[in-house]
Amino acid sequence: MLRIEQIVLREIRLPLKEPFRISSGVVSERRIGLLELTDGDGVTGWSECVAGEQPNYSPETIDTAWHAIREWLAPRVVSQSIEHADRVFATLDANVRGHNMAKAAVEMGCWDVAARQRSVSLSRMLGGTRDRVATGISIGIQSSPAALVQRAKSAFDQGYRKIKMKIQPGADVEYVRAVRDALGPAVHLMVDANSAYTIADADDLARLDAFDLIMLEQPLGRDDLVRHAELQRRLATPICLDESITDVDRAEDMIALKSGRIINIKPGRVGGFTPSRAIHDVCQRNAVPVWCGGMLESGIGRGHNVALASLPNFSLPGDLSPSSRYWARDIVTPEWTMDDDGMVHVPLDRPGIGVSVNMDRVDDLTVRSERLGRVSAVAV
Ligand code: OSB
Ligand code: MG
Repeated sequence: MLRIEQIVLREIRLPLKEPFRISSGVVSERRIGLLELTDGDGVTGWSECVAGEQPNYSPETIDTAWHAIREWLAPRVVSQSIEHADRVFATLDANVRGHNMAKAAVEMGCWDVAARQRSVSLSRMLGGTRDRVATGISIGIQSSPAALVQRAKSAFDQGYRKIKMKIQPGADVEYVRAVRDALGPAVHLMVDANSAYTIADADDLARLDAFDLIMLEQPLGRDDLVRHAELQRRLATPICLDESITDVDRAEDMIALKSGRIINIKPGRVGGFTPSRAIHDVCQRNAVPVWCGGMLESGIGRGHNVALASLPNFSLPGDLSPSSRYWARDIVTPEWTMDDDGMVHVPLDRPGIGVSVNMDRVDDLTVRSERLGRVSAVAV
């Protein structure tokens, strides 16, 4: 039985080591929503809201998520008895449309509490089967092919098992060609357009087929499964959908319509672990590989992603880079690291997400906070 008595909502500001540019915008400093959830026995779990500052990836932002959590979502969980963490998504989703990142933050925090109540790792709680997960890097749009080659080479030398390059019209074919020529045929390369193209660009996108990419992520609009299917018929490169897959129905639609052959699962985008597992299972039954995407998470969200990526059908390297790729200093101990084989270790011997939150650092970085639930239940 899960009964959360209090949620403390915080916003921290965490500067990225370098700006991250995608086709729809650039971010230099992350505004991250953190949730600290406590049950009646004082067991505390953590989660992170991955919504951005601007609505350029999804309609949600940190500010809409804050509102949704405070007004509509937290009240459905705080001081309510819920049978199991796998029921939280349904509780949050009933008659609340959208706001998946806000739902996910609450839902994933409940899973962390539930795992800690049982003293098991979040990975095992979710049904994970791996003790290490393969790591990829996502490289933002660079100013020139030469600059991208330099980044990609350095990533390859560090051991990343997949190199993803952000593209947009004007920064695509020649950039990818330069990297393929510099790194050779064996390196796993892929590109992500974040919806920067239209079906009218199909011939241009087909030129990417020459570079043996493992996939082309989200070339077209997020609601556009029909045109993705047409594009996939015209490409040899597998299409992977990210923004388009907002729930399990959308995953089934992708498979039925042949709009893509791979899915990037981001638990924040789909409302949490329960929908993530449902999408994972549908894909597994249909022999569609999945991998765990990233949203430039702090060490808290990374812990959730690593646990999810330990499930069996996460057969491709995720966007799960070590802490040092993003931050001068992370907010968790130990920080997330990658071994020489490009693997992140799943902390199976520690409860929940498996890292502890550096409270002094979080307090220093906090710009606003709000306590939801019974003030008297637990001291903070
Ligand atoms: O499309 O996968 C994306 C970051 C912000 C918004 C969208 C995306 C990304 C990434 C980052 O690619 C991956 C990471 O967290 O390392
Ligand atoms: Mg993407």
